[in-house]
Amino acid sequence: MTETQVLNETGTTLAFSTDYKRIAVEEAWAPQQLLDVYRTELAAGNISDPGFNSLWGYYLGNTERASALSARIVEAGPNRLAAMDAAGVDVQILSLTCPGVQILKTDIARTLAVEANNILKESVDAYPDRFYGLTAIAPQDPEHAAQEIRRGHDNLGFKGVIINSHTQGEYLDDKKFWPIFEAAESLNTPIYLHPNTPSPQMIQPYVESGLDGAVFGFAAETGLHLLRIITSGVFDRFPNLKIVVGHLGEALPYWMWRIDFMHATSVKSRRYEAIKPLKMRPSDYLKRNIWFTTSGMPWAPAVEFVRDVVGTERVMFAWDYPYQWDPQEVAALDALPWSIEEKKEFFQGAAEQVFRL
Ligand code: 1DF
Ligand code: MN
Repeated sequence: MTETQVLNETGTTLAFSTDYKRIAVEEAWAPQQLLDVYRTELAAGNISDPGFNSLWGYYLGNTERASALSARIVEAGPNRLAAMDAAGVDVQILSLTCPGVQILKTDIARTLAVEANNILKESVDAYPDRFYGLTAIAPQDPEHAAQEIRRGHDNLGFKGVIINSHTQGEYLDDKKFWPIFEAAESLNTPIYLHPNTPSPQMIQPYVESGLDGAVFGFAAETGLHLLRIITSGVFDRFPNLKIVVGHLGEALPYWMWRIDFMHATSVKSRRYEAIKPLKMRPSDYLKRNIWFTTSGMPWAPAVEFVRDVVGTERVMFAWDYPYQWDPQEVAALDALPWSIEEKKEFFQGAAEQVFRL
């Protein structure tokens, strides 16, 4: 194994293998314009979603973490590259941070999604060997979203689509959103289903206990969203659709045996109008249509479990900069007891394959 030594911000020397590239695939970014709109809308009390008020009320506040975060998230240049260098991250796939434009009124959401994509392209073009981009969309207007997916893929060179879970309490299994799936499938470009705070319909018990954020609420929301996409039959209609999900699958791999069992029970009993027969078991879609990233979960037992149950070829590295980025975490994953080939697949090959880099 060949190594390069890096002295990081904390003065620790870390050693990184140079036998493979480390590509981080869930890396947040936002144009300053979007944060300005968030600030104005929050101050005016225009957005009723409690999750948005909790999340961005905090990150646009005056605490040390909030100021550091909002400074880092709008930057896709030297500072970000320095943080990547110090941690041994070679490449970031940048995506519009949660909840993107999905919280805004449809007309401004469309405009800002297009603007964000144009701005992101400038950063990607400035550092083509360090950054890739995902296309931001306004699912509020599914036809416009489909058109923007095509523009992002064909004209901007982006490698997939970012959707930050629910859009104002609506989920993508609703057929009105399916033009989005149709566009992504026909271009063979993946959708990254990123977390959002729980939808307004389910957030109360989370927010009153302070558990609405990345600690658990994100996973409850996003795991539910992914499961709804599976059980509604999206993948029977779009068998080649690829969805990438963070946080090691938002707990679904751990649940999948019981989900299969209980889904079959529900189909048989005809207990629910919404639960219809599928061509395959829910777990089969997890192993055919879904790719899994380690954002926020650089924890060896969980990583090993997910690799074991869904297959090593669909589990890949993500760093979650600038929310949960720790240089030591990257080094810890680098030190896992896998062969060089396995590490190359995890840090580089799986991402190259699913995002077609
Ligand atoms: C947080 C975490 C925020 C993640 C995020 O976007 C985010 C956080 C607003 O810790 O507040 O993407 N994350 O993916 O874990
Ligand atoms: Mn994230």
